[in-house]
Amino acid sequence: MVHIKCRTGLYPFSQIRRIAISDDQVPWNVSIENYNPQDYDSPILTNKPWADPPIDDTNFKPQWNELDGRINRVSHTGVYKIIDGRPQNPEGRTGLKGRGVLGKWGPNHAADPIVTRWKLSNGAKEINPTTKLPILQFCAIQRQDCGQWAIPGGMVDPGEKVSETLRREFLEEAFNSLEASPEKRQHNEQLIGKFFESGEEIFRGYVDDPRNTDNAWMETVAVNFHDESNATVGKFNLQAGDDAKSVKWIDVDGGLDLYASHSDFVKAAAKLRRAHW
Ligand code: RP5
Ligand code: MG
Ligand code: MG
Repeated sequence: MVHIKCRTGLYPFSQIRRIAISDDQVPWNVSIENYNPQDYDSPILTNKPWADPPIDDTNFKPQWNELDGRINRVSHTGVYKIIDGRPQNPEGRTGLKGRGVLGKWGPNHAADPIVTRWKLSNGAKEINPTTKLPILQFCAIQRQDCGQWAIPGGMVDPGEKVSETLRREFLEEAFNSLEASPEKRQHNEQLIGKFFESGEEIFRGYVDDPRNTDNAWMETVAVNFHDESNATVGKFNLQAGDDAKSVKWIDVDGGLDLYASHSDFVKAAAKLRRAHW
């Protein structure tokens, strides 16, 4: 898959325009004369504890392609190249240099919980009349930053296990755990904790995220957690929180238009569950 969403128009939250890159200009081994896009590090990153220093900071000595202290600079895609002291996007050109709004140079690791249940009508699985397959629903959030619907994923904190990120982000974005009372929080944590013990990995790799640049990009581990009988997560009230402005169960269907490459991940979950797409 050639990345698409990270090479069009204005860079998110800025007036910075990417250089237009056609499909065949994406690979680094295709030469483009005078390819010299703008170099952009968002002012949002200044003095943020979660962000790397500027690339030319003499105290910044990252261990590329390695576990660098508690920061994971290993890419799921393999060994990435360092060109002129900067990591090079393994999927190719994006029409923008620098880090944009991403905290880390190189891979920025996230995790995406795809929480699913069956759509029921009168207590039975609803079947799509065309594909004759049952309709799956997934728990979607509307992102605060761009208004697009997405999987309630988030960044892996330094030293955090991916299994913990999946659970934490789901609780924060779909159960508003950051603002819940301690009792409610404990209750939700128990409920989700059990449910999140068994998931099936759907995808591990590069995400076509609109924030990607030539030197910084998103990667994820997407895992499907399925409530077969609407007995646990499927029956609870969802409440948006943190970087989500709404949350709801969305019918899984080929027409879905989700943030970044999330439609591909949801499609893979539908295939795994033998559901309609
Ligand atoms: C996407 O950005 C990932 O797939 C994940 O859903 C998300 C993580 O970033 P934030 O939600 O923390 O902005 O690339
Ligand atoms: Mg979050
Ligand atoms: Mg998020």
